[in-house]
Amino acid sequence: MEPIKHTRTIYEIYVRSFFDSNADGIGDLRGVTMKLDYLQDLGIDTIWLTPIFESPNYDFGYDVSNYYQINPEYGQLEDLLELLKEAHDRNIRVLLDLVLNHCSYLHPWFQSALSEPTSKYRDYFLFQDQIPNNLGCQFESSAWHQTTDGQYYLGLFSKYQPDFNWRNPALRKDLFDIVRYYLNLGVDGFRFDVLSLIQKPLTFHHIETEKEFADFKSYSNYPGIETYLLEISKLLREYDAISIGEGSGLTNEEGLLYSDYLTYMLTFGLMDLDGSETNKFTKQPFDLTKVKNLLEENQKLYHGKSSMVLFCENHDQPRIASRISSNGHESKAAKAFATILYGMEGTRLLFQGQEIGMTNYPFLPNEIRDVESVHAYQTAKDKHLMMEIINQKSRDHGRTPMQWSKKVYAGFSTHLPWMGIHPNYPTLNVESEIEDPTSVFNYYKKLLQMTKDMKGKVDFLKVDFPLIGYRREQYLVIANWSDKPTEVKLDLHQYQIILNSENIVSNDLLPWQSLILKERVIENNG
Ligand code: TEU
Ligand code: CA
Repeated sequence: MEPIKHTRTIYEIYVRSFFDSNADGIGDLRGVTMKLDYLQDLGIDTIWLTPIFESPNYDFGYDVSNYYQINPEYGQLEDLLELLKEAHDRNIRVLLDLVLNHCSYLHPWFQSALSEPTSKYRDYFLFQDQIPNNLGCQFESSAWHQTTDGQYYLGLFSKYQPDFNWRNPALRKDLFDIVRYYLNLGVDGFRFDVLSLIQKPLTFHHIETEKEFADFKSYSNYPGIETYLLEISKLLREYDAISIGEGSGLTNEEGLLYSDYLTYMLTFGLMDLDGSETNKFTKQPFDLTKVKNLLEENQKLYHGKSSMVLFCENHDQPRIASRISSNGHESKAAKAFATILYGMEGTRLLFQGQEIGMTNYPFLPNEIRDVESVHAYQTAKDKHLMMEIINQKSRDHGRTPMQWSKKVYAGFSTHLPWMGIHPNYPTLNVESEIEDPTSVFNYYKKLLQMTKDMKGKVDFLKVDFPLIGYRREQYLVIANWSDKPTEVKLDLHQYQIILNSENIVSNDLLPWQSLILKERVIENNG
């Protein structure tokens, strides 16, 4: 689908950790509304709120027990309506995160399916008499979970998140009613959680794998999914709504096919370069030469297509600054990475805190909150090694509270927050960065502005790593992705400087220096 209403820069908000308006240590909807001016100033035009619906919080909202009720920790319907109004007044669009692949085990549909074998809701889920195959689940081991009457149901993520049976038209109608309800309230669209996983096979055969359990992504993009995608897209079109599909397990080529149905599709190649998606709790480097190649491939593949999203962080990922650098160069590295990423062709997506260069948190075992990491730690043989890996890869790194100021609790709340605040907050925070002209925040702000209207194909320069760069029409974007000065063999004097992460320019680029240059217009005096 074509990008609607000219979305250019989307900002993901992990509501629970963004801003706490009522001093209970938990971020909330009013907290988001209170920070809209900040977001407008940053230069974004769309926000995506992580799930705000009633939930027992096993997976912090990605397990919904009532889609028509706002989680009271985040506020009430009036707070959502107020947020919509205030956002729209500032020309900011609001996307809600809908989890339609599964619900919480506490959802009344699942409770009815469990307690009454004849319930019509039994067929809303995937029950089997025996464990049919070796499918694994994300947070535990087998994806098949036993009920008290001896049957098994499918839960790709955990036993507390039973998967829906999308083949059942009554279920689809109920889910589409939810979509319609929020569109009628004035929401501008949705991010659909694990949309690529909604279709399941009719019979669950053994899956070939070398591991004990097959990856849950084995069912990504399963045949027949197109029917449902088409139904979703028809509904969205009625409202001109924006949609972001989460393409778990999709290759970039597959992701491209989804653009027939959705505005944007997220694929995870970049995240998986250090095994974040498929080999999570293993130690692997984030190899920037591979990143360079992947970005180049993606740009070729998606040239002229509108569904490409440029992103490097979300609420499931560690912080990019820590991912690429660890020796005090984090802020510089954050700027250099962003320069290359956001100057390319595609719609930009940022995750809260990325714009101030937030970094990974040095967790102790009792500070981890995310079920995925908790399970990994509990089942690890070598706990010490596992903590090292968690400190590199845990989803919790993206979920520590936003650092607003050097006040107590980083200005996020006046009450002890639900999860630890990064100890670097006294210097790394929004308030200090706004005042510092050399901050990551001020660089991001300029970067988003300068690259906003760049057009045309991205032509990568034939330069050796650690240099990376490209031309785009009259622009030249170049960065040194390393801790060492690196010589660039280009005549930089031909260009006018549009953006520079340092205050000098020479052919020896400083560590992590990044530049956006523009060809000089030759004056014609004749
Ligand atoms: O994540 C889906 C997904 O593909 C995850 O496996 C992701 O790769 C993993 O979290 C990385 O460790 C979505 C949500 O973004 C996530 O927060 C939810 O837990 C999950 O769906 C289940 O709803
Ligand atoms: Ca609160």
